[in-house]
Amino acid sequence: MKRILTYGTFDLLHEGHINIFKKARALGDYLIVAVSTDEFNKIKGKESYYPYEQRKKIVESIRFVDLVIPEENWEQKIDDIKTYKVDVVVMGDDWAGSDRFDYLKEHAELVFLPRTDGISTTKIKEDLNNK
Ligand code: C2G
Repeated sequence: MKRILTYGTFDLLHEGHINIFKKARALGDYLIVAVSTDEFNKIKGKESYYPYEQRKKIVESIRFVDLVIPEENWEQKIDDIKTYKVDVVVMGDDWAGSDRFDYLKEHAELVFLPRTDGISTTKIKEDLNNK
């Protein structure tokens, strides 16, 4: 049982998020998604449209996702890897080389997947505001 873990805010869910779930899940047998809490979003300098409980419910409903856990801080990743017996941590390649992830290679395989072009939560908000 190869267990995959990915992290994110996953607000205003879009194709880019679905692509990463689908590709991450295809790398193993079980996908855990750590969804950023509203409090952690503040630390990340992000404000989501949907509060955590709704983002959790939406991500849990996706067939590629087996478990959703809260992402509450930058420091929990090694514990997450140990607690959930994670083999591979997957992120979009905007995180490749980041010191937020590089140190994890001592604890799990790290895979960075190409981001989906042309879509982001920020773009959705901007496009809607410009209507
Ligand atoms: N993503 C993607 N393609 C896009 C948009 C996002 O592949 N067009 C990926 C990102 O690379 C990330 C995931 O989808 O791996 C979630 O993106 P966000 O919700 O923006 O999450 P982020 O703010 O990057 O949070 O501790 C890590 C952070 O919680 C990651």
